[in-house]
Amino acid sequence: MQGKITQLLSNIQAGDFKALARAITIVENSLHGYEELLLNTTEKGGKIIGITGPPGAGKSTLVNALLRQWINEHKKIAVIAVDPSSPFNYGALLGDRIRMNDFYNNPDIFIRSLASRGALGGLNPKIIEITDIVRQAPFDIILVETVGVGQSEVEIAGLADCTVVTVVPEAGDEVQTLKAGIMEIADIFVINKADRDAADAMYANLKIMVHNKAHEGQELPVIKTIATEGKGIAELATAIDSFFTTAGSHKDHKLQLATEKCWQLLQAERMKNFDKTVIKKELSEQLFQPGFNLYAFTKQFLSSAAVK
Ligand SMILES: Nc1nc2c(ncn2[C@@H]2O[C@H](COP(=O)(O)OP(=O)(O)OP(=O)(O)O)[C@@H](O)[C@H]2O)c(=O)[nH]1
Ligand SMILES: [Mg+2]
Repeated sequence: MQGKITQLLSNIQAGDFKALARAITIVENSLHGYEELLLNTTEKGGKIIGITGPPGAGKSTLVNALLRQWINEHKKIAVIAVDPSSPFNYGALLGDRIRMNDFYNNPDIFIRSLASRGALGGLNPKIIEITDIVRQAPFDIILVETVGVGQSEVEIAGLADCTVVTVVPEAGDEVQTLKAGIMEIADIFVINKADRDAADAMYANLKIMVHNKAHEGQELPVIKTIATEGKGIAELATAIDSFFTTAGSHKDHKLQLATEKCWQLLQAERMKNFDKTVIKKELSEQLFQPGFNLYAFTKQFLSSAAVK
């Protein structure tokens, strides 16, 4: 088994989409070799971009437009579309819904749909695992689209290296109420459907919010887009690029993400009583050691917790 898994991983690392699809299926269904696969993954650089926002905000249209932009730059991209309503195993049928059919046969684009709700509620922990499998492949960018309904916005922030929060002009009041939450998780704000009247007011509003929240003179970018017309997309792509050149390597951010992910994985083990500060403390001693593996860490954490 060990040999097969090693072979599968090296095929994934070489860019073999069939091997990647196979590995995702193994993880998705907890098939034989599932744990071994995860334990043999290696930490890769940050390049996961979460696109979140309310239903119908235009997230998929934005993803589509970004794909067009990046294809021209010869980038290799994976898209994981997380559907909030479907049972996990029907994920494969969601292709039509995400309207990315144009890209299904493109050798540089890998698309997979997943359902989001786990047995315990919250983002299905398998999404973390699958994202880490996808990370093993040589993609320049991994896009994860999730519908932001309450908690899931916060959850995506634990998964993505860069979180793009998409709002629409009509959502003015909603943004006011969600203020605290979305300000915490957003790395970039997008006001999509900027062809609508209220877009300028919304823009002004958000600019004030990000200005008040500016950190060391740095304000979060707010970008107006019309995804259906490809407008503002180049600007968004630039904002994403500069996010990774400036913030991508920050150890704090990485530690925060790994803590969040570990916590989600522990929850999946139906052991909800772990303290994040303890996880973070232990992680801070191990995360930056060569050869660190989050799944091995979690397993070790679980077994040491079990004997206590
Ligand atoms: N007017 C206008 N319509 C847009 C724009 N972007 C997307 N739409 C439309 O908004 C609708 C929803 O777009 P989607 O991309 O499916 O939105 P979504 O956020 O992915 O939706 P869910 O995944 O269902 O939450 C579609 O009819 C799009 O054509 C825009 O910039 N302007
Ligand atoms: Mg969508």
